[in-house]
Amino acid sequence: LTRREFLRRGGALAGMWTGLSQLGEPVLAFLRTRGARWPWYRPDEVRITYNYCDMCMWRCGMLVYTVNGRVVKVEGNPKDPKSRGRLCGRGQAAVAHLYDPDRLRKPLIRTGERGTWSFREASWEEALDRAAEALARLRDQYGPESVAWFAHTTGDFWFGDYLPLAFGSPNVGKPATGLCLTPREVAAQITFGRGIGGHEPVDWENTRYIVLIGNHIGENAHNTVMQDFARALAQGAKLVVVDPRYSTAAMKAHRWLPIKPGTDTALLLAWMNVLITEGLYDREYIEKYTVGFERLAEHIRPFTPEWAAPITEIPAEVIREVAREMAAHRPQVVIPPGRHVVWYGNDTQRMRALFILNVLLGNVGRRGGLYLPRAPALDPYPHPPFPVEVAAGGCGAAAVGIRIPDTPGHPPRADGVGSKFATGPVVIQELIEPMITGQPYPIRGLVVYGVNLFHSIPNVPRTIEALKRLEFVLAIDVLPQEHLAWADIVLPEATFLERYDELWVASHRIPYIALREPAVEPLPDTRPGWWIARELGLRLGLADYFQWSSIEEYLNTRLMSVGLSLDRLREAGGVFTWPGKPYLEDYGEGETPFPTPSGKIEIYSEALARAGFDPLPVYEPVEEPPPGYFRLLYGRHPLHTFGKTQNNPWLAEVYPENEVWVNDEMAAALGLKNGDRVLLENQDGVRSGPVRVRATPRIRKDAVYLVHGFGHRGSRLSRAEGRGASDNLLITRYRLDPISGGAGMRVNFVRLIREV
Ligand code: MGD
Ligand code: MGD
Ligand code: SF4
Repeated sequence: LTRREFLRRGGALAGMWTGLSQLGEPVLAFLRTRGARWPWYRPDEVRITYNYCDMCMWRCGMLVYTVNGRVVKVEGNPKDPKSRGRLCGRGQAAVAHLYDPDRLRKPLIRTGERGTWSFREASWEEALDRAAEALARLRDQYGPESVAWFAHTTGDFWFGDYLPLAFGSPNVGKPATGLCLTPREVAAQITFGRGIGGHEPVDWENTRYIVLIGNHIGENAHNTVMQDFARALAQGAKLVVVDPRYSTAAMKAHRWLPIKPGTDTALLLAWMNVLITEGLYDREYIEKYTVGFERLAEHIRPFTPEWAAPITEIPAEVIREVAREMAAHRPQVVIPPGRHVVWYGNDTQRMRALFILNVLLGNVGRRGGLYLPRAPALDPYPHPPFPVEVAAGGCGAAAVGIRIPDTPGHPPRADGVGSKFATGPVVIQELIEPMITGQPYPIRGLVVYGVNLFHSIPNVPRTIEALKRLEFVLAIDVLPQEHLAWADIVLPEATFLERYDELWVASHRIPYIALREPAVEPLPDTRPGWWIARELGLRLGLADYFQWSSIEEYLNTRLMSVGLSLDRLREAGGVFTWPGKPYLEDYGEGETPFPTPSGKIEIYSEALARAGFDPLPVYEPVEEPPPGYFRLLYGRHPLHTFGKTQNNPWLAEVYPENEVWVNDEMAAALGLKNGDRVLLENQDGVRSGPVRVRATPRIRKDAVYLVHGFGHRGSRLSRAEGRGASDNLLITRYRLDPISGGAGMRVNFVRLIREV
């Protein structure tokens, strides 16, 4: 081939390519119809199916490419508001999740001691019969509330919302409540009369000034948040990061404020003080949309920057300057609410302070601030009323209404028993206690669906004690995580790429629904969650709740209530959107977006005052680390989700184990250097497995930091077992937020012991 000939042919090919790419959209549309064939790619078949990602709780819309009955690739669905055609690294690794050789493949029935992995394989028929028999016995003997249901992952509808309610138990726990966002949702309900919901409603595209409190975007790798955050910075938005650690986000900030852990409420109060005393707040907005400002102005007077400086260890001048910068950018300034907000046990009040600061800047319902999300209204599949009214909410689930005693319309708990905290929704960690103490009444059975009991719930020794006492434990999972060893029956679920599921009904700027459909047949001998729930339901005498003849009929009936069908949803690209009402101007005269008792934003909360709580946020000091100990902080790695991805063959290759971040000067004082292996021992003498030291100036001297989810010990996970240290193992204590029931987990301290 001569050079001339090569260029000529290259030019022709390029011309052909341009022609083909002009065909792009119609060709893609053709391929996206199920069963389309590449004529030149005989005999394989490229199928594209629709899904929403379950590699974390963000639920990015996904296109799944299958060739010859095997998933070969996933990519972001361009029509989906949460992925916009992109997936993060974890989403891409969904293929490796599906084909993880360690996956559970057979129902298992326990043959020996709990905790010893003594099981025999069983048929589905036998396993389901036995599970239903055990659940029915507990229901008949002690009442349906004697069975607790723990559920998570994006498939948790069947075991966290539907079956437990049909069964009649109000004791449903999702880790995404008490161990994640309950204080934020409760604070938002009190202040705005509405929850924040699964998608933090930050109007990134219009914002000009961002203040991140904790909230480590970039390590916390929610796909569209990272896209939006990067675009906002590229458009010139200023960034302040408040974090004891020089996080990935802090690297992009024009100011990093290395706050003393646990003192954020003092900083928020001081910022409010500057805005109010210097008259920099949005007076017009406050008058029109809020109640209680005068009381706040009075309350805030002593909380000057000079008061906050020694508490937070941030200079008073810096506090004042940041407040003035915020005010100069209002209303296009935002302090995003964060997500994992259970920090120190006073978290509802910290979140109230954060919301009120946003309100003073007049940004709620305004461009560049916090927009007002909405969800589409689909009818449920018709069923008789449930014997109990409500299950606990969760990431993305409907927010549980505020239920402070005394509040008009406060519905009693279904079991008639008061709870330890004011707002009533059941939080997962508080359901462990009655399994041991029998108070306020005993819980004797547990169904655990997609919850990593030993990695997500604090105080592992207490969880083990509870598991020893339970009369029956059923676990439904995809991987042999360590808690499965404690189950009586284990049921292997098909992964999200192999199953239909409940529709994803998203509360968002653009309300939308998304479809999950199977890309391939479930690996033998696994089954989808909806099928397992139905089979158990039928065996439990709950046939009235499972009247649908097939999952397609179930989904079509729900879709019909908004004039859609499965086929129409597929034709629309797996996602269907409606117009939202994100800004205040979208609400007409006499219509309020803030359904509080006053119909306005409640800066001063009468409901909190009536229930005996501070009606305006106050700062409470937190316990200091004892001498020789560091405060244990923890967070995310962009390529792992909680404790569930450490075994993923692709992700484990890139980041196989965590490290403990220690301030470099403190490490030197302890004679430690980068890469040394240490054990961490907490205040109660509990020790982690060995973990490498990361000596770095990027963290304060009083704290150490671990990426959450590592340190699997006692699992059957071949790649994850024994790698790194578990933050959760070291969290033997937590402080219960008295308002929301959230478990503040940053109240544990560790010392470093060199491994010998
Ligand atoms: P936080 O735990 O609140 O998490 O993500 P975020 O809501 O961002 O924040 C962790 C940060 O807080 C760390 O940088 C830590 O140094 C800092 N910090 C610790 N103590 C303090 C303090 O006292 N004050 C301040 N100002 N900062 C402090 C959690 C979020 O991540 C959640 S809830 C979920 S469900 C998702 N999970 C997840 C995941 O598993 N993997 C990845 N890659 N991304 C995820 N994104 C989401
Ligand atoms: P994961 O480790 O993701 O965390 O708590 P979890 O949701 O419990 O556990 C998911 C479980 O579901 C695993 O057992 C996994 O194998 C299984 N699974 C995965 N896919 C499927 C499936 O398709 N079907 C079924 N049936 N099972 C499946 C998360 C929770 O943890 C949250 S939201 C937060 S924000 C808190 N974070 C946190 C922390 O940062 N540190 C500590 N120490 N504790 C925490 N607890 C909370
Ligand atoms: Fe999946 Fe990543 Fe989206 Fe989470 S952020 S749903 S892991 S693609």
